[in-house]
Parts: sequence; C-alpha cells; structure tokens
Amino acid sequence: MQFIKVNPQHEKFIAVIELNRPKELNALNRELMLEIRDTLRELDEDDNVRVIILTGGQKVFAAGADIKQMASATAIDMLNIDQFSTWDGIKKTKKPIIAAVSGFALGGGCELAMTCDMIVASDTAKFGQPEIKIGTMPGAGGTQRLTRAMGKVQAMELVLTGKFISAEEALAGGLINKIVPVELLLDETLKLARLIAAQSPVAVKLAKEAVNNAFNSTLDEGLIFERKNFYLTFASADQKEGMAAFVEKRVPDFKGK
Ligand code: DAK
Repeated sequence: MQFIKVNPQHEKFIAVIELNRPKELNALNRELMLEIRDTLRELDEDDNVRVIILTGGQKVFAAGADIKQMASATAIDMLNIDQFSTWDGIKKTKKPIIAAVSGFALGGGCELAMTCDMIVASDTAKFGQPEIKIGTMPGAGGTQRLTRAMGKVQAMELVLTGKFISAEEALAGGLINKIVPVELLLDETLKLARLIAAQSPVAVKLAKEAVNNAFNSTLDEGLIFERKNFYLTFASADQKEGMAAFVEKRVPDFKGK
C-alpha cells in the first residue's frame, strides 16, 4: 500500500487504517481511495476483524479530494474515472467503521468521515465542505449526509459558504460522537471500538444494516426491516450464548456464528 498504512490486528478484533499522504494533508487521490476500498473489502471478510478504525493520524484527517489531480479534468473524465464510485464500496462494508478525526476533515475528507458509522474527533478537528470556494460542490455525499446529520440550515450554511466548523460545533450539530484530547485520539477511539468488538458480530452487522436502512425507508418499512433482522439474530449461536450468559450471570463469549 502506497498511500495508506493498514494494521489488521492493531489489537484483538480491531483493525486500523491510517491515511498516509502527510505532505498533501492526506488529500484523497484516486489511488488512495482504491487502496481504502480494497482494504475494507479484505477486512470485511477477515473473521479476526470485528471493528475498523479509519484515521489520518493526529495532524490531519484529509483535506479533501486531490485538487491537483482533478483540476484539469473534464466532466466526461470525471464520469469515466468515477473515482467516488469506490465510495460505494465503503458504504457496503458490513462491519462498523469508526472515523478518528483530527485536524482538517474537508470536502471529500468530511464526506469520508461521514461515510463511516461513527466519528470520534480530537479537539483540533475542523469539518467543512469548501468545494464552493473552488467553483464546485460536494459530490460524494456532502449535501446528503451533512443534511441528515445536522439538518437543512446548518448543512446549507456549510455547503454554500465553505466555512469550517470546530469539533464543538460538530458535536452540538450531531455530526460526531464525541471530542477527545488530540493526543488520546486513537486510545479513546479504541475504547469505543472495544465496546463494539465485545458484542456479537452477527448482531452488530444486522443492527448496523437496520440503522442505515432508516435513511432509505419510511418508518413502517424500516420497522419491518428491523423486526426481520431481530428475528434473524435468533438463528445465531451468539444470541443463545448472550442470553444464557445473562441468566448464568457471566460474560458472554461471542463467536460470530
Ligand atoms: N488537494 C491537493 N493538495 C492539497 C489539498 C487538496 N485537497 N489540500 C492541501 N493540499 C496540499 C497543498 O497544495 C500543499 O502542497 P504544497 O504546496 O506544499 O505542494 C500542502 O497540501 C499543504 O497545504 P497548505 O500549504 O495549503 O496548508 P495550510 O495549512 O496553509 O492550509 C488547508 C490547509 C486545508 C486549509 C488548505 O490546504 C486548503 O484549503 N486545502 C483545500 C481544501 C479543499 O478545498 N478541500 C476540498 C477539495 S474538493 C467527486 C466527488 C467529490 C469530490 C471530488 C470528486 N466525484 C463524484 C468524482 C470532492 C472534492 C473535494 O474534496
């Protein structure tokens, strides 16, 4: 991997992907996005991985798509390259992905964080969709996911002005899960990851799918979908183990079966 670092066993059941283009502030070129897509596909199939953390390290998450790479592209180039269709691969990942964000998460960087399932941010994090300042607009989910997370007026302000918001503003707006000191970013994200990794991987997958389905369905459709996934958990050994462990007053040992 040229533009990311991957540790599939950072610790038991937890993989860490780190963006690694520091000189370009982790700008998301096509090759980097393909590396993320391929890595997520592998980790999703790896039984030793239950939770994935995606981070840019302590300095910067990602300053957006690589402007230099796309500056002279035509619309047809963009259509043909369709670099951001690789993001559909991220969305298809069944295991939970937590973004650990520090410094700038701008444009495609903010969209990448929002494509993840949760966001832990350091106190230095800055979020924004500044595409408007370079004569374009968000193209990888910014107008949709930001609006769903923060509501119309907040999303409209960020998308139309290109202004950045602080971690505090992102927390108040419902964009992120929590703020942690920058030097503890990975440690605190790992704490959240461990809580999830201790649960039944089967139930986690089904629950993630049901939460995401809330964005694509009416309430009634979503409730039916949820109920079916709930019933499905009863086909797993993990459900039997979880409920037996409760009755026997012990910690469950989930196997993902
Ligand atoms: N792309 C390429 N290089 C970047 C970059 C970017 N997005 N952001 C920063 N860099 C590079 C700078 O050019 C500089 O390189 P050198 O000059 O040293 O060679 C180096 O990183 C350090 O940057 P600065 O010197 O500017 O550092 P500062 O601390 O002064 O400023 C900054 C940091 C993040 C405020 C500033 O760099 C900045 O404004 N960066 C651009 C932020 C931005 O506009 N982001 C949105 C990009 S557009 C698509 C869907 C979506 C998208 C594209 C396609 N499809 C569906 C196909 C998404 C588009 C975007 O994200």
